[in-house]
Amino acid sequence: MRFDIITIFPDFFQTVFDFGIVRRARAAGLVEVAAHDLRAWTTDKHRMVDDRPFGGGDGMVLKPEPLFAAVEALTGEVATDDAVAGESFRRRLSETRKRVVLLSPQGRVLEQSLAQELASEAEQVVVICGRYEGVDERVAEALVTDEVSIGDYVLSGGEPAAVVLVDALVRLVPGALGSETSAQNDSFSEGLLDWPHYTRPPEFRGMRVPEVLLGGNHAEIAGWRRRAALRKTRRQRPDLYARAELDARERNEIEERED
Ligand code: 6GU
Repeated sequence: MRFDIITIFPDFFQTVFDFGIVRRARAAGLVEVAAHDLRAWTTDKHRMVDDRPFGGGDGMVLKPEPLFAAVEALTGEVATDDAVAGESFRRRLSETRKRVVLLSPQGRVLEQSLAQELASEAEQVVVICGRYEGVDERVAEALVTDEVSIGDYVLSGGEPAAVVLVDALVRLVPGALGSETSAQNDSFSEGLLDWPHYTRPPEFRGMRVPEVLLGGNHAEIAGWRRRAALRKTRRQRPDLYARAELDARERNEIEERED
């Protein structure tokens, strides 16, 4: 899987992908990540990537020309310049397993299900880092397959979101994690939060590790973990808990306790 990140701050990405799972996946040749300076695709003397908004208002808007040139160069596909903006371009991208993601607060919120879709369907993900002030809308209309936000809060730009997106996708690439099953056990892959974890010592400052985890009864441990995950999800994320598929017995067991 290949990531091409288009940004006005390429230095931001200099070392951020050199750690942990992402570093290992790159070293193993499972993924490639490159950051590209949007300015490289400007043609004017001042290398302008943004301009004032039509209609007035604060802030600058990323211009379409360098973004179109960048995406065309990185995908090897030519975007349409006709009225059916982006239709045949997006079809050709789909046929060649490429996605063009625009990171912006106006996007669809990134969830594990979207990460799974992108990781399983895309061989190349071109990531456009938007600026908070805005990106010319013709980019979203004609160039982008997925407009994505990482949550309902404001970032100054898409760069931190690009790091989040790459990390979330890389760990879903087969072989990127130590054990093949780890990603399936991830928090959210079942729509629930993870269960609590403990390590040595069994007692620390008067706080004891739950007794069941110290014994070797694997069925009992699995049951405890399931219940603990459900209780934690109910308390921290009632929205997820409401969508969880529980049978009546399990629901009773969790909800009869008032914590
Ligand atoms: Cl992708 N970009 C910006 N600028 N702000 C955000 C975001 C993205 N996701 C959440 N907030």
